[in-house]
Amino acid sequence: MVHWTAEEKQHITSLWSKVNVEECGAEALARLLVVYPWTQRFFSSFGNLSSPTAIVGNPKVHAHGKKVLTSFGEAVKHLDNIKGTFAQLSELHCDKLHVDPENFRLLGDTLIIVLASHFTKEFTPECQAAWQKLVGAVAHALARKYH
Ligand code: HNI
Repeated sequence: MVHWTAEEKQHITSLWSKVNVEECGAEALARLLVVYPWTQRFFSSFGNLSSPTAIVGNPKVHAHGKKVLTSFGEAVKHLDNIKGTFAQLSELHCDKLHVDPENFRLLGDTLIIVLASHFTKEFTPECQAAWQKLVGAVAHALARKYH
């Protein structure tokens, strides 16, 4: 189990309370698809992903980004049981969606960049370190049921 200090929990929950899940979720997923274009292969049903403009303006990317970041919020609510929280989603991403777990790390990176760009003042090195640990823990939990 990941251990959190009181300060780390504080950094995570206080930043999260200010996050606009719809906006940041859409941005993080769009960035993933733009910066790491091979991730587009999982979203062939999403329609036009042919350029950064198309990706950013794609309503399915927007909706799915919101869905993913909303789900990520369950980790913030259950910091002491991230593995349990994502057990089913890990099975889904492995068995049904066949998403390479390396992509969870890439999405974590784009999320950090989006948060840093939205919260320049709050995103201190300590806050960033706590978030880096969180995205790592979520990626690890989502990869756990892979076989
Ligand atoms: Ni992910 C569906 C959560 C990362 C590809 N994903 C979901 C759903 C949730 C979710 C919730 C909806 C499940 C359902 O319908 O029951 N995904 C998460 C979380 C992360 C994540 C919390 C990481 C923080 N997913 C990724 C990554 C990829 C990915 C990095 C690929 C690059 N996910 C998918 C695909 C689907 C999906 C593909 C199905 C989409 C659809 O609707 O067709």
